[in-house]
Amino acid sequence: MKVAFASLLSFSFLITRSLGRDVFPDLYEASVSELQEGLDEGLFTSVDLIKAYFARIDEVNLQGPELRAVIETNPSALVQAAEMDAERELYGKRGVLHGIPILLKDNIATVASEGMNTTAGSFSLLDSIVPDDAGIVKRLRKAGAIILGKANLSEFAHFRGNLASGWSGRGGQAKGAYFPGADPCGSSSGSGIAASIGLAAVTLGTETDGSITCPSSQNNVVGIKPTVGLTSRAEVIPISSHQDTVGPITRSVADAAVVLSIIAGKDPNDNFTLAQPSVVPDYTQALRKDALVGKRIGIPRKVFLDGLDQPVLDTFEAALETIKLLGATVVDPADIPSAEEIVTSNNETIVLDVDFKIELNRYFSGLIKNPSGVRSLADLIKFNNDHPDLEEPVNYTDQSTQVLIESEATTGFDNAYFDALSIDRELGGSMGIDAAVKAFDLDALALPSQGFTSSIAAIVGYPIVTVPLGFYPDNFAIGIAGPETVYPAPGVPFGLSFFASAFSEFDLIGYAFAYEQQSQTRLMRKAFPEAIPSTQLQDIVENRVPTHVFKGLA
Ligand SMILES: *[C@@H]1O[C@H](CO)[C@@H](O)[C@H](O)[C@H]1NC(C)=O
Ligand SMILES: *[C@@H]1O[C@H](CO)[C@@H](O)[C@H](O)[C@H]1NC(C)=O
Ligand SMILES: *[C@@H]1O[C@H](CO)[C@@H](O)[C@H](O)[C@H]1NC(C)=O
Ligand SMILES: *[C@@H]1O[C@H](CO)[C@@H](O)[C@H](O)[C@H]1NC(C)=O
Ligand SMILES: CC(=O)N[C@H]1CO[C@H](CO)[C@@H](O)[C@@H]1O
Repeated sequence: MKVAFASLLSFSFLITRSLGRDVFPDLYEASVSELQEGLDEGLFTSVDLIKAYFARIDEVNLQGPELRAVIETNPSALVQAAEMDAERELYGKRGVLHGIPILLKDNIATVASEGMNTTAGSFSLLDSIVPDDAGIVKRLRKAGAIILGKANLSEFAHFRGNLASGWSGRGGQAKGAYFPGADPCGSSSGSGIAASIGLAAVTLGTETDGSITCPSSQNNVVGIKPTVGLTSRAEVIPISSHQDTVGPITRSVADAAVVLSIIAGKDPNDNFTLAQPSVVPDYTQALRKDALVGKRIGIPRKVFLDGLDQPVLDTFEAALETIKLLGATVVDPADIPSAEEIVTSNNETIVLDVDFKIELNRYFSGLIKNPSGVRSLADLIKFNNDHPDLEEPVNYTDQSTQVLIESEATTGFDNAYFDALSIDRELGGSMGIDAAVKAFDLDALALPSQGFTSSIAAIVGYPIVTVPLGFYPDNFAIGIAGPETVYPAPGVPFGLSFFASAFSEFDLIGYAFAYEQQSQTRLMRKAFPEAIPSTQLQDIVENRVPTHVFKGLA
């Protein structure tokens, strides 16, 4: 039925009008495969898709609930979409991402000639000219994806001190869509928000420690934080090459698997990627509802569940029953030997402070042009102090920009640095995740996506896949998160993390998919009404100029 209608569409614009709204995928939830199907059938074009997402961004970004999820939209996107549409018609599609709009976190570089900035949210990088697209952007373009825009973030991926999550000088305070003024977590805040209400088909974030996992969790979406070195960080504004990684934030595990399959792979411009397994798996092959059958999933209770809110703990216990129902053995507890040390250890900060200064200085000096004049971390600190109007949020009282100053004070790769780096490897790996995997013969571990969950994987560069787990109940007391944000709050989502050793993404995707398909959590609760954009593909298709009305009738 659907196919029959679609083949008629190329004949007459008028027939489109008579199609019901239900023929078009609802952009609040539309998957990559649904969008691809509609593009294949000629139900709508990539140009229509870009227009629809632009309209949806307009509805909620600076208007309505002012979610501030998007910093910039791509002025070249419509032209690029038209090219992708024409290419599809002439030669067929390049692959699953052909013509699909993707939103990038604003620390992922795109060539300036396209008309977008790359700033990590900071005015210090406004109008800077990057030498090249990021390595993963090259892969996306080659696959036919269209860069829709840049997402707001916690400025410099939250490496700027006591600033609220989701705040950047350029983008202002990003807010979650599940409660007015909700803390979106960070630092990939805008990517999480945009994915959660369909402001883009899919989005990308980056994680150093928690920056994909937490905003995915807190915005009711799926996040994959890949093993460090699976996805290129070339031309991504850095914190630390030992911990930074780029990954998808999407509404479903299936979409995340599609995106990861495209962006993973070696890049001569990021030598960490050269150490990955020689073949990038097709992660969509991992999407099996029976993926948990016969698997052993460990629960490292000690320390990691301390201090979490009761609704999160209760929902987590229920999730363990679901995991058992799906055929897995839940090994509980499966404690991690380094658990207590992780909480008190400051080794991670030592590594990040040293790496940030060296790598950010390298990024700044590699720019072809930077009109602000900022060329180093020292310049950046001065710039922030000289421009409190731009770079300090409402009612900001701490002028110290503490993290930047702490990092600037470091003096390079000394013994303390190398000690901290090797201790991190140990705490996260041989005394951490690897130790538990070995001692309990596990396939993976599972925890709520909060607290120290991201840290243990972060310090050793291991992957995490997070899926929607539940929502704070309606009667839950509202807490204060930042000057403009609240957390927790009624209806605010939280996630479930599966994690294991390096390059275990294929397995983790399978476990997350099996859980997601069984629990069906995401649509149990929607964003608050004003945060749900109303524009749908039908609105665009019905209003487009009917240039091909008589096509096919001759
Ligand atoms: C950066 O954004 C400004 C608007 O804020 C715009 O005028 C400028 O063209 C953009 N620069 C680049 C390189 O895209
Ligand atoms: C990458 O290159 C840098 C500088 O050339 C070197 O110090 C580092 O050890 C290399 N890392 C890997 C993982 O090959
Ligand atoms: C680094 O970790 C080790 C092992 O847990 C610990 O003894 C040491 O105090 C930590 N160093 C810092 C600076 O936290
Ligand atoms: C900033 O502080 C003033 C004075 O205390 C207060 O009235 C205002 O609501 C605050 N604004 C925000 C966004 O917190
Ligand atoms: C796409 C969009 O709405 N971008 C806006 C993000 O916020 C900044 C600061 O308010 C605006 O200047 C942009 O236009």
